[in-house]
Amino acid sequence: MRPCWTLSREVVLMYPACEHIDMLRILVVHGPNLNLLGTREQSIYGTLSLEALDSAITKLAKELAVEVTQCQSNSEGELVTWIQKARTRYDGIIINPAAYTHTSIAIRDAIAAVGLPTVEVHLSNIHQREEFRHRSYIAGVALGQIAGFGPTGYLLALRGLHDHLATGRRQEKTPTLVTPRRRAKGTRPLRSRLKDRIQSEGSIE
Ligand code: CA2
Repeated sequence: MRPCWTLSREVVLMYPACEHIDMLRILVVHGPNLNLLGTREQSIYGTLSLEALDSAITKLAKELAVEVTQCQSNSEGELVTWIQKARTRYDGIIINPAAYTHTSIAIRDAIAAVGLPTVEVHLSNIHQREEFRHRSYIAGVALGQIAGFGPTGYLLALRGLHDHLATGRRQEKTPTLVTPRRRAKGTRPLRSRLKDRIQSEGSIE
């Protein structure tokens, strides 16, 4: 994260700010076969299409002033790549890994590697279904899991993740007061050294 520096008399206020500090960005990832939503198995997954589900997510995101991007893939590798890329572009992830929930160590490792708060969502209550759906490789690296609420589960996830991130952001936004250390003999004051760096580099990263 790029810090902005404010120089003032003997104190340096450091804001770990960046361009999107006011707009949280969340990636919504839909796993395999979810593109078929609303067309088959309606007794389990409901009648809403994926497009309609994404619209409902976008509508709530606007109310919460969150930027959302949705994506769907039937390929495990593509899902892993999107999760990896999310590290520098998003603040959090909502994912329904679908059948990969129960098989994919690769998706679990990707989520663990990026370290972004991630909410696992399932339309159905996987714990009430066949034994093989009870195990989730994702749950252990997720912030939380929501299952059994149908499309509403995504909206609950968005509210929960927004709340989690917004609380963190409020803490982050509080400037950290850095008081100058006693200067070693012969060295120039920090303020003067920073000024030099700003002049030569344009900004301080
Ligand atoms: O309940 C969920 O959301 C699931 O993640 C859905 C997966 C299933 O493998 C998980 O165990 C639980 C299946 C997604 C397939 O979605 C379809 C939707 C409509 C028609 C056919 C499949």
